[in-house]
Amino acid sequence: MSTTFPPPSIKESPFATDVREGLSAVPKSLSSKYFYDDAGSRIFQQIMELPEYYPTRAEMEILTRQPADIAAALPYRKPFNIIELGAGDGLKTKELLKYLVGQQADFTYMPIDISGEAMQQLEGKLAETLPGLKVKTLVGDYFEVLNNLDSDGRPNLYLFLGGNIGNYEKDGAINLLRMIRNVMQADGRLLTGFDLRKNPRIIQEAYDDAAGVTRAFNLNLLTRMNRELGADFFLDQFDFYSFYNPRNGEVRSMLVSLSEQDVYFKSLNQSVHFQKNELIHTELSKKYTLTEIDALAAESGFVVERNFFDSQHYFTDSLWQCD
Ligand code: AVI
Repeated sequence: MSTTFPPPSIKESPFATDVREGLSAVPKSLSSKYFYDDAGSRIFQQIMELPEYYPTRAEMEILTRQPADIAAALPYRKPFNIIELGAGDGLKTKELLKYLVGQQADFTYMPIDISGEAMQQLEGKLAETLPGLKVKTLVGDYFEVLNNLDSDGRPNLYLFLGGNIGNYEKDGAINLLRMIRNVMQADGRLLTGFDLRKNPRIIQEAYDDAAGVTRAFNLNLLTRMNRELGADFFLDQFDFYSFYNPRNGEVRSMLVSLSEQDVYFKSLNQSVHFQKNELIHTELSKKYTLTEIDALAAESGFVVERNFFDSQHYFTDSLWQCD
């Protein structure tokens, strides 16, 4: 009996398709969304604890110190929903939720994530730490979940925290924000985390830490392709490079091929050729000015109602309403 290798499902998976396209493009690129397999998610947890990586602490400070101001800025005197895109471990959001539960606010927390396992874990953790909280987890892709959501006629506060918006190219960011705008009623609100421009050295160091954790985060993409697509990347044949351009606020991260080499992907039955010093672009991490945030809001059908800052003005959670 003959079996086909690879099974068609691997070859046609979104990861395989994106890798095939990204590595045959000029310049080569891979989406940063593929950083987050189990190992990558663990490395990202380590990044968030690095002394150089300030965004998590800055946003945590906002949500820990200003939940009362954030709650007071919401127009809700009747039951509402909090819908969170990309809830992750929910650690930062918990501060806001804790405050609202303590105030006996009548709301349901609806975190959305593509990973059913992550949602189950979050639900379990919240049941333990905030037993009074009403939680309804939603598993799937943002677009599908938001378009099929039944909000029970209640107003919705959408959360998109962590500065994740900065990982989208401008068109992608506008598309995502417009998608939220399209499902939002007049009394809806959106709270988005933006990492702000600051001394360029602070940003540069946050994305090229001394312990090499961000480097491992990027190289893990190669390990993931080896494991999931049967590739034969040698990790010592690639370097990591990232730089911040203070003129446009963009941190760009990349992998650099240290030699001319061919990498074979068994599952794709295909080789990819690398020139010496050829790059694979892996991530954009955009830093914003307040003017850029206003413009992004306007381009996606919103107006900025209020910005909540940490004490160093490194980060803002920006509250938007429909224009
Ligand atoms: C998830 N995202 C907001 C992080 C960032 O800062 O762009 C991912 C990251 N990349 C390198 N360090 C952290």
